[in-house]
Amino acid sequence: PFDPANVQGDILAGLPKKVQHYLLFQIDDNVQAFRQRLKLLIPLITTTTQVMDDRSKIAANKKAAQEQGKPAPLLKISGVNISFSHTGLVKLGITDDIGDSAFTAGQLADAQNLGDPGSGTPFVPNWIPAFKNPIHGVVIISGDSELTVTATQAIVNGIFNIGAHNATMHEVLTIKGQVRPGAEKGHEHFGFLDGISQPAVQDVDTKPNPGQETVGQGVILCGRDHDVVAGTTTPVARPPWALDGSFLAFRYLFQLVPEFDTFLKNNPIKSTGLTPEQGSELLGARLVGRWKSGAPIDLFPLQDNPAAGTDPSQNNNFRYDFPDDPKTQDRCPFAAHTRKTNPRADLEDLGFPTENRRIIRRGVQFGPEVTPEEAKSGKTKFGRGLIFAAYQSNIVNGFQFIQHSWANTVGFPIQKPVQPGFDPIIGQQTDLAIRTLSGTDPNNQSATLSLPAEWVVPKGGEYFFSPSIPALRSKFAL
Ligand code: N7H
Repeated sequence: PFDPANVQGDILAGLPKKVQHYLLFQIDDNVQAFRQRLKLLIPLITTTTQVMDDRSKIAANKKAAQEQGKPAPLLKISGVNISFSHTGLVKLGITDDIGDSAFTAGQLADAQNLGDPGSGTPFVPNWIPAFKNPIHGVVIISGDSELTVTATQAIVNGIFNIGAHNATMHEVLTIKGQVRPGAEKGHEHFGFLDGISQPAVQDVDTKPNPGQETVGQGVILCGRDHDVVAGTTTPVARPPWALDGSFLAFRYLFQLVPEFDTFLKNNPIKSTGLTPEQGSELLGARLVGRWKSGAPIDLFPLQDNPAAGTDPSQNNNFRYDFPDDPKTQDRCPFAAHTRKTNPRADLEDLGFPTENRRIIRRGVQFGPEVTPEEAKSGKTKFGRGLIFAAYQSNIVNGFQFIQHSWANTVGFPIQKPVQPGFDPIIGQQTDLAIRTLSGTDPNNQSATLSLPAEWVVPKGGEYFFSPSIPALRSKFAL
């Protein structure tokens, strides 16, 4: 039977966070010592059940403070999860075929297929050096503040003797993320509310919001119901220890925010009655598929509705299938980021289920807010962006397919004679040529808009496997 206490907490519940560190590591040569040390880490690993408890505590703390009309007192919350890459499994001597070819090859080998800019034969992406060498795994450490997370990371360092003469692993890189400040909380760096649309998982998220689709557990967890070969009902062959684990597609994505803003400013949608500011705002919303508030443009095509943006009973309740809007881009461009990455009725109404393409997105923002100087010059000076982290039972069906076959594929979704074009946020090609999409102007839908080669710049990534707690105990630790 399924027990959420067996599943690492980031997958199904999401580690609560204001700050999150991704400690990317290599296992040192004394593998037995590493496995012994891993045993000491297991009690620290936050399970789904623990995250649910933490979330209740946070909610109760907030409610009590509201009732007393005071700011909520600080609540020290910290979470730890661990995942391994294929090279990490090999280092540990775990050589079973886990049933995911993208994972087994690793993300560096996939970079060209993902469209990451780069060059040469063999192809080398324009990544930072840390990601061009093997990374064996990642420890995810999250918490309420930098102080809490740093303290927890020190405990992790101590467990593995990082930096000491008897170290069992070493740090390749720690990427530090944090939720944006003030009213931008929950918004990514381009300014849009994120983390709204996630699939509900069968028997876990038992009260889905209106419009939120429920997927079989096996879409996210290996070995569970609906962990099947694409387009069939045949279960994917996996070793027994893969049960209740999940694959983590990790990407280090920089965002060119001043450049994005300047483009919107210079290309407002011209419609009767719109000021240039409103026209720029509408263009941004049509590139993403939502207003910055989170309100979906399929429901609110002409004007933002901030209350609806944060209202879970409204903000996911759409399918791109309005009867008065049969397959046009009146409300939403076919290539808008949310429509490309989850086309809903565009595919389902044609008889193509999208269930096995769904992923659960975690991750967090990194880098500082845009400075006045950057805003003025329209040029990025300080690195910022999204630490993208998405879970699924099958990378080939999930992240890889969404990036390669949807976001980067100009003919998707098929809407002849219209060519939708690139996903304007994440669609990409290795040669950094200009990208185009159609349908951004609701009054002239066949017109195409040319975009800069990239606003989202991939600088690294890896595919990891996040084992169940029982698998960590019996297969990974000693
Ligand atoms: Fe996206 N953005 O700010 O524009 N994303 N995304 N994403 N994304 C979503 O609906 C963004 C990236 C998905 O179910 C929202 O929760 C940025 C990658 C999927 O309707 C916003 C980056 C991939 C969804 C953004 C980025 C995806 C989604 C709306 C990179 C996969 C759900 C909030 C820096 C390959 C769609 C929401 C649905 C939503 C943005 C990356 C996939 C605002 C800036 C790499 C599946």
